[in-house]
Amino acid sequence: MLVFLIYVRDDNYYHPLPVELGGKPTKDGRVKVMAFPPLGIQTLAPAVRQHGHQALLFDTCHPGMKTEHIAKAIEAEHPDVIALSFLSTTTYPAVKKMARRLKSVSPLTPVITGGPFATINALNILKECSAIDAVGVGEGEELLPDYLDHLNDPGSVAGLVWRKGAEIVKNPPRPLIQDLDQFPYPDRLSLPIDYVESLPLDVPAVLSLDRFCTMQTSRGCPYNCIYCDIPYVMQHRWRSRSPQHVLGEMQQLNDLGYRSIYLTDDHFIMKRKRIMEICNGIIDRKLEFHWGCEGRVDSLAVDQMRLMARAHCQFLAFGIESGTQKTLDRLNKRQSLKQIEHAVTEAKRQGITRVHGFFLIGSPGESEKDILESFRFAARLQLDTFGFNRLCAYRGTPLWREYVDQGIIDDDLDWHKWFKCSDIDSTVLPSKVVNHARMKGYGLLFILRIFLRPVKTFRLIRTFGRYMKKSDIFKLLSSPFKRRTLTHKPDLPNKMTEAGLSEPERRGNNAG
Ligand code: B12
Repeated sequence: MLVFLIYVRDDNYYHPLPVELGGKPTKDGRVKVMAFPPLGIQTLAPAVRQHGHQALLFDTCHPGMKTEHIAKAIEAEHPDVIALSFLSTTTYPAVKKMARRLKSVSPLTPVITGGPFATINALNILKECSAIDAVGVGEGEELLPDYLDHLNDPGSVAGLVWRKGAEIVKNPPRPLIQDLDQFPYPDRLSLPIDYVESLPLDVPAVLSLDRFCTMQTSRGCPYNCIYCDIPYVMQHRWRSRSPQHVLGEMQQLNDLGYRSIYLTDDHFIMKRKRIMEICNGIIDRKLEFHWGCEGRVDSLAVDQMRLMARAHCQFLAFGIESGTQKTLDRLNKRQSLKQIEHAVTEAKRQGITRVHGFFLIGSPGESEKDILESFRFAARLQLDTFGFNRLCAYRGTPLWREYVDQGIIDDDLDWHKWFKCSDIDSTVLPSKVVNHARMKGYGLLFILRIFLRPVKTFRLIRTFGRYMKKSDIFKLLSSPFKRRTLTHKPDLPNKMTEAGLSEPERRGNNAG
């Protein structure tokens, strides 16, 4: 069987590398793109081939792999299955559009989709988009080959939700994969794309021009923060590949010349012993790449950061989220301000080059004073970089559940949307106030950084500035003080649009 594995992107999350930085496409159509590689389809391709099938990979960030190019390839290659992979709710509209176009080109070729959003919304996707014939719920390494082996008997494929004439059939769920070591390493060679390590911002910030890729050494997180979909997608479990299996892949990447690797693990610093084995392996094998990862501040592995730094871990991001215990508890973070200070201080003291803090603003019950306290807290911490994002509600999260129970969100009508909490929740500050507080906060943070840590701040701007035009550096530093212009405007719940209410009006009288 031949399967087209297509990674559909949200156009906001990638940029072609500027020509002056070597972004000129080569004669054979190879391009450089500032984006995260499509680890999902890179992981699925070898698993499919291991079962004797063929897989062709497409990534819509490539200028020669847009919908019409793929449509032509379908007419030329006649794949047996078209598999659309995507991550989040923001990409679903693009997936629908592509499915409809590709279905019109080859109506008899089954279109299957998968990924975190599809896993959460399988039934709804099939109800809404007739161009999609099936959804693979959860991990695809076993499910997709099984589907290809049983195209004439989809009822036998665990974890599949599929269309049987006018009926939609939900097969029994497929258990989580126990042994993650059983699969070949992801295929990072088929796509004619060099991914460049960058910050997914609207001002393209190149972090390094080293050969870059991502890797996943573990899956899931046992915690239950109210805004996160990972526990739902990974059934509240944390599972990992063995250090030896991970080091085998790292050795392969090192030998292929990769010098920058980002671990997309939801919580890499979960197990002390495992981190020790992986880091000692990197050191013993004299692997040369630098790498980055993410994790929780209450990790027991905080004392392993010197070893991680010795093993070339140069970037560590913590989900800090807020500078007030009240909001941390409201978000069910189950971490304390003290733990945050300790983890960040230790990470710096033990030699991690860049420590990043993810923050959320616009949370239920949070005052303007609380938001400013988060910025002050960030200024006090020894963080190198930080990001302050608005709290959003995604289906599958406890927060989404709360809003459904409060009658603000209609789960059946709003399932494909995502919401900024300040747009729908009267216990959250209005968007205007949150944006204003964010601008004030960034102003305060920048001033405190420039005056309290001038050398560090200068070094950081110089690091970012290495590959950026001066105008882009200015754009990047001034962007927090400007309203962000995303192409996709946040949605509003059906009840609000039906009542013709916008956010401020809703606040007048709670339509909930
Ligand atoms: C890395 C990452 C990013 C990277 C982008 C990565 C990329 N490749 O482009 C960045 C930082 C840019 C990013 C941005 C965002 N992200 Co993000 N991201 C992740 C993260 C942490 C890991 C994804 C990953 O690498 N997985 C590893 C690969 C191997 O897994 P996979 O792609 O899911 O594929 C597997 C299965 O899903 C399945 N599968 C996949 N495709 C297919 C297809 C078929 C046919 C089948 C059968 C199976 C199948 O098989 C694969 C192997 O098991 C996930 C969390 C998570 N654990 O999923 C959040 C996550 C997907 N992101 C999320 C969100 C919300 C966003 C943002 C909207 C946040 C924001 N407001 O800016 C943006 C939108 C980005 C976009 N649309 O492209 C949410 C999605 C929730 C939702 N309901 O939509 C998640 C789940 C995080 C969360 N906390 O809830 N993200």
